[in-house]
Amino acid sequence: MKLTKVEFLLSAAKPVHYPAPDRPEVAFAGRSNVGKSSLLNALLNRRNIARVSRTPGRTQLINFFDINGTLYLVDLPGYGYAKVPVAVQRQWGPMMERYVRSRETLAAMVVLLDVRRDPNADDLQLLNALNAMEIAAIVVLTKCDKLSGSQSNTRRKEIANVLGCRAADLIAFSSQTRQGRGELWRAIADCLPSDPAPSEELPIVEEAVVEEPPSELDDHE
Ligand SMILES: Nc1nc2c(ncn2[C@@H]2O[C@H](COP(=O)(O)OP(=O)(O)O)[C@@H](O)[C@H]2O)c(=O)[nH]1
Ligand SMILES: [Mg+2]
Repeated sequence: MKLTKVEFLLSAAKPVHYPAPDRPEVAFAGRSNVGKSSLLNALLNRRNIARVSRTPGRTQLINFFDINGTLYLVDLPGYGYAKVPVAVQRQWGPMMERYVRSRETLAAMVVLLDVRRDPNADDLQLLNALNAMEIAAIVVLTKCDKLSGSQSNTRRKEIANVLGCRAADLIAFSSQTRQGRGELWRAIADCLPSDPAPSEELPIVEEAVVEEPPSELDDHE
């Protein structure tokens, strides 16, 4: 995807503050400190459009970014940061559910996992919830530069085993080397609704599909 415009739009605490759902959007979620802000900066070619935080898990706001005027990328609050008060941590699930349920335009959620760690209960709960709500999950393994290529491949298989998916379904990513950036953009683009074909063309497509099989009589002509 060619980036012609990348702008921070707004931070929202509740659905009434969200922008009108007038275009597809893709959200980003992961444990605090997993590298979400860094990934967004790498993805958007910006040094610090998504603030790389030294105090992870503080903000419980949802940040919307306007991409090319045609797509929203949505930065969800990180979860599972021990220093965040339990009462605030408990708000994450309901906040997520409110967000997902109010966004019919949500095309996919990018779920970030640290390549060096096994997915924990929070990660699995999120992936299960997306599955139950029939929202496409794009799983990205972050900080791959911290491992060698072969270590990273091994971890990829191990994490795929835990998730019950194929290793090839997991995108190996690094904000430092920008490994996986193109692959992630392609995965995002694949989840976006494509423009419907012009209606005039539909009858032609149908004709091609309902073509009759040759009858046996024809064979003996
Ligand atoms: N080596 C390496 N460090 C990373 C990478 N991504 C993030 N980090 C570091 O991990 C820490 C947390 O990153 P941040 O993007 O703030 O995570 P967030 O809390 O998920 O937004 C920071 O110290 C980053 O510099 C990466 O791809 N490679
Ligand atoms: Mg962050």
